[in-house]
Amino acid sequence: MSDKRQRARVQGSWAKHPAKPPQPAARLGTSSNNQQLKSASSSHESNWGVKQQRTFEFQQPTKLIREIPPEKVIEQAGDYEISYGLSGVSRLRLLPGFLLPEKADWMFSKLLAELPWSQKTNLRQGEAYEEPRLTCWYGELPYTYARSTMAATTQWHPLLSTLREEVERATGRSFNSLLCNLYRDGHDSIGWHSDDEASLGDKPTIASLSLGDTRVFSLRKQPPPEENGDYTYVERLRVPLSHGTLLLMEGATQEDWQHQVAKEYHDRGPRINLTFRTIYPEPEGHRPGTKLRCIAKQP
Ligand SMILES: O=C(O)CCC(=O)C(=O)O
Repeated sequence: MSDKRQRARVQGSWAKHPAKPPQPAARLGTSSNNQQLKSASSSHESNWGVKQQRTFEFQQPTKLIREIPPEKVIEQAGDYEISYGLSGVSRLRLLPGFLLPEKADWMFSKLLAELPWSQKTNLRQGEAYEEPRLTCWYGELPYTYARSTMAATTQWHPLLSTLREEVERATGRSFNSLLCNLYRDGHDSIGWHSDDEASLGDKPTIASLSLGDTRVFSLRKQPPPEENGDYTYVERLRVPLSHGTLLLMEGATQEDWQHQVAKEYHDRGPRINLTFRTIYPEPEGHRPGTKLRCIAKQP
């Protein structure tokens, strides 16, 4: 448990007060908020048989008690405005059953067998690591994230072109690229991140189509700057993504939220996730894969 969370859970402590008579407790906040000073005595026999008086005093917590917001679940079809911030509204649209099960079944088998799946090696703090899933990329431009680049592939698999058209028709959006993810079993995953590379533009719309076994897509809100990157008290959402489900992420979702598909430690079959995106040429003078917020922060 983080130090901060532990401190927040501690509501006070029963402190030993050996010699002095009870002192009034320090007052915090408004009087209605304050706990009354309570004292209690107990007798205690020392090793030499002399009775000693012990006094206990309730000490006020030095921090306000904060609740961790309960995780919310999104399962029903619909449009969800998940937050409103300075950067605008963050929106999700969930369409379970976007593909009928039979169609989803044969698409899944074909894509599993026919796409050029491979394991990408990324860099984190100078260390190379293999992604815990397989991927492939379709788009006229290369895509760089986590310091590693996926080469442009202009020749789309015909099934993916068909799916792109169907997704565009249903969402009224257009997409020029596609990142395909294959989770071979429950041990494959993608860690917390936002799709906020500068090459995806400001407020990107991403359409994510899931095939195969259900996995939980989790979102957590970015904490405000004063939390210094601590996610303890942020809002969290859980969206189970089943066979044939389409999820659209729009508006400020990539700016104000992060998402992940965590590992699961019970049996999970393979799952394919297709994320349709629009990619633009990298802004001039910036390293490929630079996050938009890093560019925005530069003078
Ligand atoms: O597998 C998923 O549902 C999420 C994939 C994802 O987060 C990504 O490709 O950026």
